[in-house]
Amino acid sequence: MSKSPVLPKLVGQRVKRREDPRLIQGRGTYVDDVVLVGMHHLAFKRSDVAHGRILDIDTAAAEAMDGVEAVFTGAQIAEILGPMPIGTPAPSPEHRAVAVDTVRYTGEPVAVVVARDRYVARDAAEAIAVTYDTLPAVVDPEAAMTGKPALLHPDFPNNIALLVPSGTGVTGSGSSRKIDDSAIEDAFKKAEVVISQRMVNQRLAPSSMEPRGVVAHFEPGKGTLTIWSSTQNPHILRTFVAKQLGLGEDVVRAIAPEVGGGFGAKINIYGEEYVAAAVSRRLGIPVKWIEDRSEAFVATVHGRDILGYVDLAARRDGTVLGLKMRLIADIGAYNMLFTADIPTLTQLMASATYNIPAIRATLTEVFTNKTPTDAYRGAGRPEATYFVERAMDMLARELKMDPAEIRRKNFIQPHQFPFKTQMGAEYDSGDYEKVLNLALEKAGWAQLKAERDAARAKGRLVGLGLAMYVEVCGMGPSSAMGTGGWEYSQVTVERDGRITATTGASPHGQGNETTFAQMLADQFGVPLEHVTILHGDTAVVKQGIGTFGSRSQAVGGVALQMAGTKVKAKMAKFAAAMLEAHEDDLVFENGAIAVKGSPASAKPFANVASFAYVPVTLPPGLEPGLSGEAFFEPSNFTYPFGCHISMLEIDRQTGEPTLLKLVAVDDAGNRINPLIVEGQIHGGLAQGIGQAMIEEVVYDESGQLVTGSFMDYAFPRAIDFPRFELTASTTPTPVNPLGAKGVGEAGTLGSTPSIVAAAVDALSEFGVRHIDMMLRPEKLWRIIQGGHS
Ligand code: MCN
Repeated sequence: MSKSPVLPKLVGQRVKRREDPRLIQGRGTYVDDVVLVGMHHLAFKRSDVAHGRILDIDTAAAEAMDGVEAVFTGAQIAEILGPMPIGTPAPSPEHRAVAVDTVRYTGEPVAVVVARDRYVARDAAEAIAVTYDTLPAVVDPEAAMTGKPALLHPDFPNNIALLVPSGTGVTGSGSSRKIDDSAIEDAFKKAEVVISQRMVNQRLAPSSMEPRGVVAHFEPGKGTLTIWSSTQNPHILRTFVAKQLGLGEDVVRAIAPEVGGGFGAKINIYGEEYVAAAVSRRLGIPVKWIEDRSEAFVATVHGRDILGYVDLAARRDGTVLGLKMRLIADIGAYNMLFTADIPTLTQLMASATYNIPAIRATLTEVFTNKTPTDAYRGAGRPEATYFVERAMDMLARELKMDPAEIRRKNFIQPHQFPFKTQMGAEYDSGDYEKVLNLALEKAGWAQLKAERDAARAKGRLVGLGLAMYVEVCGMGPSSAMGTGGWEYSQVTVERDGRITATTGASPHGQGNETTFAQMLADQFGVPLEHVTILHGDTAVVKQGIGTFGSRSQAVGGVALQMAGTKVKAKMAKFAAAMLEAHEDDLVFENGAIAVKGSPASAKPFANVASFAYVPVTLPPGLEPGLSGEAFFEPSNFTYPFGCHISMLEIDRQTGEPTLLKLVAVDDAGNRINPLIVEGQIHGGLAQGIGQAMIEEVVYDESGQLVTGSFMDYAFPRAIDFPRFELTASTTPTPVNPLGAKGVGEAGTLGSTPSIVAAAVDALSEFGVRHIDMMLRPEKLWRIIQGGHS
C-alpha cells in the first residue's frame, strides 16, 4: 500500500475556523434566505404605550389593503394558541403571544398581519388603529416593589414575581425556605470595617448581527410542521412549539440554519415563533417573519438589570468575614423561558473566588413595564462578579491595601477543591493565586503603577483596575435545568471512511464545526477534512439541548467523544477480523488501522469502513455498519476562572474615558482550540467593555424606550478597544474526561469590574468611591467638576 501521510494531532492546535470562509464570503444560509412557494409574510402591530388596557382595535383598513391575507387580533390568536409556557418552576402570570386586553411594555404585540409581501404586511400593521386606556407605567423597580405606581399582574402583589433567600443558614426549598441569620449577623458584629454600597448592573440590549426570524410551514396533507428559526436550541424549540400546537414531536421539525449570533437572547422561545406556527396551520400556507433592528430593541429579551445593595464585613488586616447582598432584579413585564433563573445565578456565585465564611444573598424579582429580561452573555454571573469585585476594591481602598493583596488574602486555596461555597455551589478545581500572579506579571503591575503615577504627576487622570472572576458554566446537570442538562451526539463512519457526526449543541458562532472535527480527527486518526459536523436540524440530529451557558464543549464535546468511542470500538472489531489480530492491539493513526508496532500491517481506514458495510464474512456477534450515539449527563457544572487588569485614562476637559490596556488571564481547563478560545474571549471582552463603558438601555418615566436604535444605544466597535493581551492558564476540571471548562462567556466577567475600578482609581483625587456603569463622559465630567457620580 502507498505510505500514509503523517497526521499531526489537532486537539490543542490553533486550527482556523472551517466555518469562516463561507460566512465571510456571504455564502451562509440564514432564516431570511429560506423562500418557499406560496410563502406569506407576518408583521406585528406593537403597542406604543408601556401600560394600558386595549379598548378597541380597528383592523378594517388593514384588512382592506391589497395583498393582505388575514389580520389576527390578540383575541383571535388566543383561539388558536394558549398562554406561553416558561422553562422554570417559578410562578408566572398569564402571558399571551399577542396581548388580549392589556399591554405591559412598549413593543408588546397587539395584532398580526399576514400579507403577500413584507412591505404590504408592514403597511397594513401601521394601518391598524388601537385605542388604549393608558395606565401609569411602572419603571422604577424599587417603587414597583411597594406596588407603585400601579400593579402589572393582579396575582402578584407589589409587583413581586419571586423572592429567593439564599446563603449561610438557609434550609428547605421553595416556599418553605428558612434562613437562620445568626452566622451572618455574627460576622458583621465582629467586623472592624464594613463596606456598604448600592450598585447598578444596568440593563443591556443583546444585539446579535442577525436579528431574530422564523419561517413556519405546516403541510396540511401530511400534518407536519417545519419551523426554521434563528435559535440557539432547535430541540427545545421543537418541544415547546409541538406542545403549544398540540402536535407530537414526531411531526414537528425545527431547523436552525446559519445563526448570526445569539448571545443568550436566542435561547428563549418567542411569541413570534408560536404565532408563525399557529397561523401557518390555520391558513395552510408557509409564513415568514423577520425582525428588524428597531423591533429587536423592544421585542427581543434584554439582559442584566440587577440592583445590588452590597455590604462587606472585614477585619482591618483585609480578611473578609461576611457578605450581604440584597438583589433586586427588574425582570420587565413577563417571565420568559429562563427569566426567573438568571438572577439566581448571581446569588449562586456570590462567594466569587473567595473563602467567605458567611453570606446572605436575598433576591427579589420585580415586574415593571419594560421588555422582559432573560439570558445575556454571562447571564447572572457578571452581575455577581461585579458586585463582589467592586466591594473588594472599595475594601482595598478603605484599608489602603493593594487590590491584588486583599484578594490574595481571601482566596479559596488550591488544596480546598472541590470547594463547597456558602451559596451551595461546588467549585470543581481552581488556582486563583496562579492567575492573579500571572496577570500581574504579564501586565507588569509595578511598572504600570509607576506609569500611572508619572502620568498623574503631569495632571493626567489615569487609573488601574484589577478583577478576579469565577464562573459557573457547562450547564447541566439535569437536576439544575428544567429542559434537561445532558447533551447528545451521534458519530457515523461512512462507507468511504469519511466521518459524519451530529451534535445537539447547535453552535451559532462558537466554531464547533472546527473544534468537534479536531476531536474526531484525532480520535480516529484521520484528516480534519474527512470529518463533517452536522447540527441545527431536529430531523438530522435526533436529540439535543442546545448551545448556551458555555456548555457545548464541556457537555456536548463529551457526548461526541463518547459516541466516537463506541464507533471506534466497533470498527476495531472489523479491523481485527481483517488483520487477524486482537482488537485491543490496534492503533488508529495516519488514516489507517494497524497492529501496534507493525506499521506494515496497516489497512487503510476507508477499507475497514467499506468492509463494515459489506461484511462478506461478518465477524461473529457484530451487526453491519459503523454508527453510535451517546447522551452525556455531567455530574456538576464547571467553574472557569481568571483575572483581568485594565488601565484607563479620563480626559480632564471632557470626561471622555479611553481604555488604554486590557490584560486577561483566563483558565478554561484544557483547550481544544486555543485560537477559537481566544476569539471567544475577545468577543466576551468586547461585551464586558461595552457594558462598562458605553452600553445602557434607558426608559423614560412613561416607559418609553429612549435607546431604541443604534443612534442612541452605543454598541462597542473595534475602535473602542486597545489590543487585548491574553494569556492562558490551564487547570483541568475533574468533572469531564476532556478536562475542559467553558469559555464562551468568560470575557464578560472580569473586564467590567476591572474597568470601573480603573475609572474610580483615575478619579481618586476627587474622593470618588464608586461609579455606576456605564462610564458616560458627562457623569465623569461632573465628578471632575466636584459633583457626585
Ligand atoms: N472551546 C475549546 N476549549 C475549551 C472550551 C471551549 O476549544 N476548554 C471551544 C468550543 O469547542 C467552542 C467554543 O470554544 O468552539 C465555545 O465553547 P463553550 O465555552 O463550550 O461555549 P458554548 O459553545 O456553549 O457557547 C455558548 C457561549 C455563550 S453562553 C454565549 S452567550 C456566546 C458565546 O458562547 N454567544 C456567542 N460565544 C458566542 N460567539 C459568537 N460568535 N456568537 C454568540 O452569539
